[in-house]
Amino acid sequence: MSAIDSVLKETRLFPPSDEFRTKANVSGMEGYNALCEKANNDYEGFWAELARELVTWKKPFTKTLNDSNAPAYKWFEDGELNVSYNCIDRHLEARGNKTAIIFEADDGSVTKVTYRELYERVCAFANGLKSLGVSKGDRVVIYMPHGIEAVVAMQASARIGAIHSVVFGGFSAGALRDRIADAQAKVVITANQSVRGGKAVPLKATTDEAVALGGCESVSKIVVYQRTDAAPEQWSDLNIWWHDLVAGQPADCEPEWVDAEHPLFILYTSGSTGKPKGIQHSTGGYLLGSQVTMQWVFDYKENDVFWCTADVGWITGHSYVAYGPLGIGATQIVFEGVPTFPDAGRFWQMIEKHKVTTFYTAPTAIRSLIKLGGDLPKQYDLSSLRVLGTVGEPINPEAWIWYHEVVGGGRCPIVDTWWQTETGANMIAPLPGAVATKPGSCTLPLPGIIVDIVDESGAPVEPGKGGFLVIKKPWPSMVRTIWNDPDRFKKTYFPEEYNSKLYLAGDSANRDENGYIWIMGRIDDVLNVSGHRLGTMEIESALVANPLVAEAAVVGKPHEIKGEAVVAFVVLKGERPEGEDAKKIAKELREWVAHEIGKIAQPDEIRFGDNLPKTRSGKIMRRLLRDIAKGQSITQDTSTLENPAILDQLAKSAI
Ligand code: 6R9
Repeated sequence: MSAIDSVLKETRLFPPSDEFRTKANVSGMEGYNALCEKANNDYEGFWAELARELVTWKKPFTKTLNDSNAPAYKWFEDGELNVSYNCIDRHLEARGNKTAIIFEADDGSVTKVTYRELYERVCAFANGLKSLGVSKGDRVVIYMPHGIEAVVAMQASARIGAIHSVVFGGFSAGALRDRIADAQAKVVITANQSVRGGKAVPLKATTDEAVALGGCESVSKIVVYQRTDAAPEQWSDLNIWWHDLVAGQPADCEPEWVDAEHPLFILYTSGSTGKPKGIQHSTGGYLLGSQVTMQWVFDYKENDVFWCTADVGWITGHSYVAYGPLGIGATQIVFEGVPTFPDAGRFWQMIEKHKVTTFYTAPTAIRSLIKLGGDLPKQYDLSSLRVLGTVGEPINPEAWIWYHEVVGGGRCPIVDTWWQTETGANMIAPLPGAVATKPGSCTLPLPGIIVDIVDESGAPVEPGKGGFLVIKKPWPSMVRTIWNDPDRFKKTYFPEEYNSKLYLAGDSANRDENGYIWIMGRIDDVLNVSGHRLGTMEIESALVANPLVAEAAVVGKPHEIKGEAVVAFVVLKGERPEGEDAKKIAKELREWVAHEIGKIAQPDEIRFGDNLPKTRSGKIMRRLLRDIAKGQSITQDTSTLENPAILDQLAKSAI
């Protein structure tokens, strides 16, 4: 039985308990259906009402949706607001002394910041940025450790109307340079080092290397937060310490009021070509998406302690660390470290210590913690937990059941949230007090999110028949464009094959007889490794850039913990290496990829061949490579293959 069949046969149903349902923000299927009906009857009115209720506007909007230039949709376009005002200032009166952030460092030390203190820190840093000449519309690259300062930097950028582009701290100098150059950033904010799992990561040195690669002439200052005692190797006029920048800055800063459509940030993500896409998000619609999902999906309550484990370098860290929890006035945990340091009980120990109510993490983390200490959660008091969430990839039913029973004590609904960098906020997920969950399914779309599963012609498929996941109506938190590449935006997400009317998510999906949605995986050349999107083309280009390499093809194969593993088929310019030689070159190439893109993109396996399997027209047959990578024997037709003997060689060459 294939994996797809096995999840579709999953019939266990977990309805919310009566106790959870009665207290929930959206209670029972009646509550869910009523919201869906409201959206169906008056789509714009539905979103307009939520936008008035959940967002504070400086100038109220009068127009809800403008689709005159579709697919460049605009929401709430004549309204004015500021995201930082919404996330901080508006809470000061009632929640000034409420803890906004409980920061736990890698070494376990804890720092708490109230909303009032956060306001002061954000204002001082915003004034600092202004003193560097950063103003509305300028781009600011943030390459920082996951921590309070990263959130402050994002909020400060939003406060002055600048556009941030956060680059995950695990990315290489080359990846950082590409992002700085594409956005023409004026300022880069980094730290001397970050610390994860007891090890220091040299962020400042990597930033220096990125700038030295060229193409970063737009950068007029690099702000350096001092996270550790280590002195930076290089220091020039281009650099300024964070503490020097904020010293003496006033602790008030009038927010820059911007139009709802003003870009809040760009976040790069992998696609099917080699070049990452700068996904551009708006101010008003994006903020609404993060707020409404905090209410619906996470059933947010005033005394909750919310913890999303994602790094701010990813969209999940944007929507459910930097913006969603603050927008709604929550207390949240920001954790610098890794789940397995000092041991695999770290998450559970922190949940006990901080009395976490809402815990949101990735299936890959769950799987690795099951493997490293499946009984560990039982040693901790996890009774504070109310809601558990997952994101980033499909969760296998076994891991789901463990999460539900061992972590959640059989008591906490699991919200399996499907969404993407491009969607800005959760799209398909159970409302925990309403929708009964099924292990492995992200269940039903949120109210006001109209999804379908279609075939190649755009026609809906019957339940049980797989197809492409599409979104049929624009929604407020959707991607607005690809930075510098509006044509690619249209072609990728609103293809002409579907009359440019359907948003193509890039995932294949299935719907069961109850209308529940099961995500099956990407339809493009994108891998999902530990919940991170990696373009196979990106890794191939990195490999081919190595002087030893003539040609490379990258595919994924199933991996117990990471979901997918990266397998690279490589043809060298010289002889095909064997034995120790092959091992040595494979190691070199792995390090090369880590240096070109980042450790997350390193191939797990490299196979050297004299050639790659190609059709007579020269196309690499990835289908066959995927089978070889999985260790399956080739039963498919290989008659169109130019060089069938290569298959045998590649099958025997795993390193
Ligand atoms: C938020 C995020 C998006 C891709 C998406 C899909 C996969 C995300 C999922 C899921 C199954 C879920 N994905 N959530 N697959 N179930 N609950 O992860 O954004 O990094 O842009 O990745 O991740 O394939 O298309 P992003």
